[in-house]
Amino acid sequence: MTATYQPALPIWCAGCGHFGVQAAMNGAIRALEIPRHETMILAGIGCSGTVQNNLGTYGYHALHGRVLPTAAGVHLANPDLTVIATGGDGDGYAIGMGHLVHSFRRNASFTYVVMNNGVYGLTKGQNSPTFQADGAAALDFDAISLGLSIPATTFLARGFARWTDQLDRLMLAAVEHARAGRGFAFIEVLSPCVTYNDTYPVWEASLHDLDADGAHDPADRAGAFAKLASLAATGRMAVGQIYRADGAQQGRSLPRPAAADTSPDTHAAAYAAVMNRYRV
Ligand SMILES: Cc1ncc(C[n+]2csc(CCOP(=O)(O)OP(=O)(O)O)c2C)c(N)n1
Ligand code: SF4
Repeated sequence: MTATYQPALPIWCAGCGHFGVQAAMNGAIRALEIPRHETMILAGIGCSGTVQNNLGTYGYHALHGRVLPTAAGVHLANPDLTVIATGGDGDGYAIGMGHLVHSFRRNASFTYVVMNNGVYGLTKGQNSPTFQADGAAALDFDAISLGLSIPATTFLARGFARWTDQLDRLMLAAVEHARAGRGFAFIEVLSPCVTYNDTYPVWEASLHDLDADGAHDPADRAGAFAKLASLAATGRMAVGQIYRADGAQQGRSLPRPAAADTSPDTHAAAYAAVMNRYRV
């Protein structure tokens, strides 16, 4: 990173939920005093994906839907980096869905932040897998319930872009979890698109804050699953620390690869040969 690098200004519409997500990510990096040059933010394609330009860290704009395998590769190549993958619900829950399932299953120690706005913002408002045609709040597809159904998961949380105090706490906890090698930290942020699908009012009215619910135990996977199902049945959505396994179930600590295995010098010739096969 050069001394002259300047983070970009966000390009989002005024009121976009992604501003809240960016603030929480920035706050977590700052609070944990993680040097920017030891942080890598990777993003899928979407309005959400431009966040990797804005925080003064290393950044990578992955192919649409492919941010998770790319982030896993970065984490494997250099486990000392703080790796934060981000993207929209279009990126993560449509074209990228297979990678989400296997990232839950593999439980490698990096953070994944999905900015869910129920729409494809960047391409001007097509329906995403979490679009609700009837204007109802509860999501037809719930990524947290999916995560709960996969026994390897260790960190599942949901925040709301407008509830900034809670979002800041959840983001900090997620990044800490992954940095401590405890596994894949998944945080979905309800991050409304004010231009194409303004869900601020309907979502806010439907939220149930599990952090303020004395009956909720985030270590109880089955209890969390039942709670989400019962809330969904009444058109409501949970936010907060939904599930967290800090003890027995740890993230996979894969051996650090030899430097030669990840060096571009070692692979340049083989890579060029592959690319040359596609020459016309
Ligand atoms: C392989 C591929 N297919 C489709 C697209 C077009 N495309 C770009 S962004 C996007 C979806 C963006 O929506 P989302 O991921 O929810 O992010 P948002 O813009 O809402 O933040 C699509 C379909 C693409 N860039 N690449
Ligand atoms: S189009 Fe929607 S998602 Fe994209 S910047 Fe504007 S409000 Fe945000």
